[in-house]
Amino acid sequence: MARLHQDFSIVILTGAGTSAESGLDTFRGSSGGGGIWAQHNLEEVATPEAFAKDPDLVHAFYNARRAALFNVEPNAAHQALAKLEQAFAGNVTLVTQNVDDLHERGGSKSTIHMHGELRRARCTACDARFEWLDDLLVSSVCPSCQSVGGMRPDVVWFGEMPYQMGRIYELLEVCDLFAAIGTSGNVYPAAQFVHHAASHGAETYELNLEPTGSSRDFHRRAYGKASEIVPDWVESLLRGQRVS
Ligand code: BV8
Repeated sequence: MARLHQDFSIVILTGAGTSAESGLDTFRGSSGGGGIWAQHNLEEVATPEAFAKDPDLVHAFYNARRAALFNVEPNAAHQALAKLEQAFAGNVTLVTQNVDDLHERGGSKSTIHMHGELRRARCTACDARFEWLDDLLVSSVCPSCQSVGGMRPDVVWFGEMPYQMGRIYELLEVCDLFAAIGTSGNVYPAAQFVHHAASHGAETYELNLEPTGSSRDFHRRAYGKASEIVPDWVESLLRGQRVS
């Protein structure tokens, strides 16, 4: 049923493919292989057990990725999503699995980082959180409780509960359109969002470089580079007076 813009609600989920053209590695590479998990064993760098076992290795993994943020820029996909957020008459919510800051630097104002953020740290002793732009070390001191050895990246590791799940499910249950951009649909619970949205009546749309294992779960699909297909998609939404 066609709806007027102002009554229309969109939830967008982005993944590593949205940042690929900015120069940040994806996790599972494109169909040619490669990717972060080809260079690092997920169990050795992205779980609480890994951090307990070898905090120096985990800090080095995240310090390298945090430092890389200073050498990359948002791409046209980030900028188009920010434009949609500002110019669309209805409600647009951006949920990202990414821990980079490219949506914010591309102009997005209220991004939900369900897997946390590279540029934030958390103290495991007092749970205080901070913006953190430098290397995190075992010797880092908590600015709040002054304890040493308990500072960790404020990212959600495997086996940990992603952030703001209650709010995300509420938004999925009332949205008219759910779009997944640049994600392989391999990581849960994000990979289930398309089913949750569709079961509550939303239309679902996958925008990705290539088909994924979840492509058949979407009503519609568009393939190509995010920096090309996302601006086209945003223009089609903003051009239309009614969104079907
Ligand atoms: C949890 C932060 C429970 C750290 C990340 C079923 C249900 C629930 C859980 C599970 C389940 N089955 C398994 C699990 C456990 C696990 C999981 O999903 N494992 C996987 C490996 C099977 N999930 C969890 O542990 C989650 N927690 O379930 O908690 C719980 C319950 C109660 C109490 C406590 C706990 C937590 C998962 C979060 C892990 N943290 N990131 C970090 O970044 O280091 S996940 C990591 O993967 C990143 O966030 C990343 O964004 C995310 C998903 O990857 P993608 O973004 O999709 O990236 P990928 O490389 O895979 O794909 C890129 C895509 O882009 C490709 O399709 C490619 O074609 C495309 N592309 C490439 N270039 C372009 C492009 N597209 C467009 N343009 C281009 N230029």
